[in-house]
Amino acid sequence: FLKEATAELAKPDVDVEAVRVTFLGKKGKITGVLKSMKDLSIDEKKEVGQVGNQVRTAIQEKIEEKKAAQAAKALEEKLAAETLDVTLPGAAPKLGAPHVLQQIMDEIEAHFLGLGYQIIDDPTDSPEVETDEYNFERENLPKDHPARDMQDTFYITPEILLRTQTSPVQSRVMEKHDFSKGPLKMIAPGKVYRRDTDDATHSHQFHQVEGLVVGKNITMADLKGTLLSIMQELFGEKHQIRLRPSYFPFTEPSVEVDVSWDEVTADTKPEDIKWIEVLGAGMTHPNVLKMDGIDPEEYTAFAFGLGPDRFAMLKYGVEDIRQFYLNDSRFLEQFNERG
Ligand code: FA5
Repeated sequence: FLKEATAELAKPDVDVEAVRVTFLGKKGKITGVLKSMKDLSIDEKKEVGQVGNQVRTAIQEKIEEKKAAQAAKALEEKLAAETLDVTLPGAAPKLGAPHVLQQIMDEIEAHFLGLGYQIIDDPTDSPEVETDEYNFERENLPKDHPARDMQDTFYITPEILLRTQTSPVQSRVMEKHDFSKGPLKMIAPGKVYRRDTDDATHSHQFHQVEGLVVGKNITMADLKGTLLSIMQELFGEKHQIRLRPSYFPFTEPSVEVDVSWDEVTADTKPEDIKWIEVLGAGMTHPNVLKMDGIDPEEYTAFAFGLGPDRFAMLKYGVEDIRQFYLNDSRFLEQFNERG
């Protein structure tokens, strides 16, 4: 039996438990021999009992050995399967990235920070839910002013609305500014809302970056130089701008600003330049300064309102503004510098 069991246990994939049952189980071969002893003489019992027990112990040992060997082998196989090759290139996790409109706003902010402007984006100075007073009246747009129709408004109550422009931030900052500490130079980036019907170039919610400089002897030339610098930052060094007369109630004179679509060199003929309208601007109306407690005889100011959504359309050739708001990752990933 010992030989038989040893031979069984030597098989590589042997079921150790089955071997145990065959030889040592209740109905097993050794158990059978030991059970049958009752019919033997005392001497025979002694001998068979001794041998039987020795064989049983020997088989038990073999079984334990085999079990241990099998367990060790299984562990080894498991470890081999789980080996980690630290030299393999990793799978890069998918990272989020700033939205293309945020990227443009960040570029604009970085540029104006470099020119010494403060950035006003705290909701107390730049709230999206505004009062009629700041959004319109303080911008020289009294209640019955026809120019209110230029911006169709989402009213919450007759006095409270979703701001239609970032211009109200001007008044919120001007009325607090301490001019004994120097001129005011600020930009205010943020969201604005209008009851425009959404189409390829209009969204009911879009972005603006307001700019305002108030100081002594601020002139239209300062405005033009400032706007040229931001346009060249966004579109390239060789692009030119052009100011066209326009109308805003809060600036006088008011201008609309065009940027050249192509680079302009010394050889470019003026009639060949293709101009694209990008923003509104002007010299701040004396009424606006007065309402904010500033003497227009002592201080002058310029202001501008940029539309980053339209900039992004021009810069990247996006034909439909609604693309920016659909959150289709295939569209947005094109602007992700990390690819
Ligand atoms: C204004 O909102 C003035 N507050 C700008 C200003 C500020 C003028 C300071 C003078 C001094 P306007 O309504 O033109 O102006 O809007 C400014 C820019 O916002 C536009 O040039 C355009 O780029 C963008 N814009 C206007 N309406 C929409 C719209 N529905 N969807 C996307 N962009 C728009």
